Amino acid sequence: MSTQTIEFIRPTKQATTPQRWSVPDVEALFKLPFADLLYRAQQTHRKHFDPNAVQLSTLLSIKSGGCTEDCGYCPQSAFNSSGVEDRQMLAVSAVVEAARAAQQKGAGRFCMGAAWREPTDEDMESVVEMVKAVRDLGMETCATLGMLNDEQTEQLRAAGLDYYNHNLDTAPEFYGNIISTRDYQDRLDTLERVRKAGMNVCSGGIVGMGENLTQRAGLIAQLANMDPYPESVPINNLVRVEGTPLAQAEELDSLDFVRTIAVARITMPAARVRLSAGRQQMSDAVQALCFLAGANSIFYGEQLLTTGNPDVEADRALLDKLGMYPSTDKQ
Ligand code: SAM
Ligand code: DTB
Ligand code: SF4
Repeated sequence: MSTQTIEFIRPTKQATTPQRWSVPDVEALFKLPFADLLYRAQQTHRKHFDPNAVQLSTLLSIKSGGCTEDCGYCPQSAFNSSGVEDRQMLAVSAVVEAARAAQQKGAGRFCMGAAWREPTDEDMESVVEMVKAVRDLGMETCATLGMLNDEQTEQLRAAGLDYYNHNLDTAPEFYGNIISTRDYQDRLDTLERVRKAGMNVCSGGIVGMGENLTQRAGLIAQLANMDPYPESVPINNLVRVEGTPLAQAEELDSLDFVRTIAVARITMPAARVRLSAGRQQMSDAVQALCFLAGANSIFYGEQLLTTGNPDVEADRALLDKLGMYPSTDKQ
């Protein structure tokens, strides 16, 4: 482990962006002594947020399985044999019902996910109705539907969608090891469309897929160098699902996961950093360290898309134990 102290690590300045992070800059953060890294993350966090408030997002899979993409981590890819059934899109009424239930349990944001490479025009008609109806409940809305063209992006914006989730997932140079049916530029193009249309960007990635430290730093640098960086940054710990090519991936050391959260916080100071997939496999102590490292959002509810998440009672008990509470702001 490096003995470098925090004073030596500063982002490289570039003319076009207020703050630009090189991959070595980010890697150096990862290599800080743990206490120095968390101290710096805490300082950054406290400058921008109430450190005891956590934003609660509930996920719903509105269309599961049978996806034509070959993402190596994903139980919903038709290339994988995880046993997830290929289901038709849910009815708008069922989605609104689920959103209402999530709201009653305390969720502020409702995220609708679909196992698509990209939606069809027919799909979009239903999604637009869902977004409007969930918004009418007074919840923030998020959708993750795969790649979008200009028209679809505009339809979502007009429906009032608050956030679009589209993850970069890993560093550009590691991407081809995980997915072959699309490339990194496809992801960047969709994110650019979402940004131009005026919606908030939710983009993050997955760690624990066998990437090395430079590649983990590469993912964070890509996100942090977006101009502006995403408003919402989900950091997923790979859920190793049987039947996917990554089922046997080596488990990431928990402290390396905490470090990833801290580095995301430092490099994207005003973003909501979401402690995302993988929480069911984490102890309360590791989750507490993630909050200390600057995570201030979680997925809330028993199910992610197809895999499990801690139940609501357990999350309430954890937040109580830590003296934390749901955030009331709209960010
Ligand atoms: N199909 C759309 C797409 O890929 O953008 C939206 C749904 S997709 C399931 C959303 C995100 O879930 C992926 O980008 C990935 O980051 C995350 N994800 C999928 N499987 C995962 C797993 N096994 N562990 C952790 N995150 C996962
Ligand atoms: C994100 O970054 N993580 C969520 C959400 N955005 C859509 C999805 C996690 C999926 C985990 C595997 C599953 O449940 O299928
Ligand atoms: Fe399809 Fe999204 Fe899963 Fe990739 S991550 S297989 S695009 S649902």
